[in-house]
Amino acid sequence: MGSPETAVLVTSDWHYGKQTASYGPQTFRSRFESLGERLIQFRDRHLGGKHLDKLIVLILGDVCDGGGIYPTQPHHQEITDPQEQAWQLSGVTSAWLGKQREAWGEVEVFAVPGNHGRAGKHAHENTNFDVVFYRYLQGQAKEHGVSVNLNTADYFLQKAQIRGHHYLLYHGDRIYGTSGIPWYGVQNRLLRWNTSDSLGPIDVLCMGHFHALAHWRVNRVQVLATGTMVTDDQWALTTLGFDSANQWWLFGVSDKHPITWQYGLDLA
Ligand SMILES: [Mn+2]
Repeated sequence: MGSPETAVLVTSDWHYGKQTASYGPQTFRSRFESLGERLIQFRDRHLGGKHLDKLIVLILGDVCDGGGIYPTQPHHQEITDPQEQAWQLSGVTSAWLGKQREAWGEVEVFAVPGNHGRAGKHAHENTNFDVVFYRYLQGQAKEHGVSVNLNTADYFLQKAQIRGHHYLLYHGDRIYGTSGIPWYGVQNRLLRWNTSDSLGPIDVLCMGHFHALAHWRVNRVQVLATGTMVTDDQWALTTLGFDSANQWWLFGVSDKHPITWQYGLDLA
């Protein structure tokens, strides 16, 4: 056994409630359950030689598809009531976390909301159905021995410390691309935040929003952009020209390195 490591699963953009030709709430539930089983299989088959002390699950927003986000949204939803999306998800997710805790011994969640859960232009920024889901989940996951960490001072960003390294968790919706390419904007923002007193230092930015899978580094600073559960998703294709990436990052953290290895787990 090598030095101890922590495993981190980077989830985002569940869009629960949304419906496409090949995606809906039932599909989400079966894919999520399958992912949970394959996560444990992956650990046993490929990480068997490592001493993993726990699993950390990051939930980076757009978990609820929301309501009223764009005018024709109800035509693309099976569940149009965002409160119902949040409530159903809390039951599914707390049971899933309970199973993971049985397998890993210790499981912890860090969560930030996305842009799809917003309650409306004039509602308080914290009135976001992702936050409602996280609040429901906090109570239910506690019964399974899993804590859910939220930044209640400013829900939209959160810093997590794992083995002494600094992770900035952020959905990504207020970063704008150049010529439709988001990565320059992400890098520019990250380098500014890294040198700010409020958010620096940062070793790794973990984000979602763009429904794309990416990993790159600028000197010692790294970015992990994680994908979406949605398939046949027109958003990334028509807005950015990308097929949605249906993978979520799983990575390891050691005392020495903020990312020791990373693997894209298939979602569909
Ligand atoms: Mn999204």
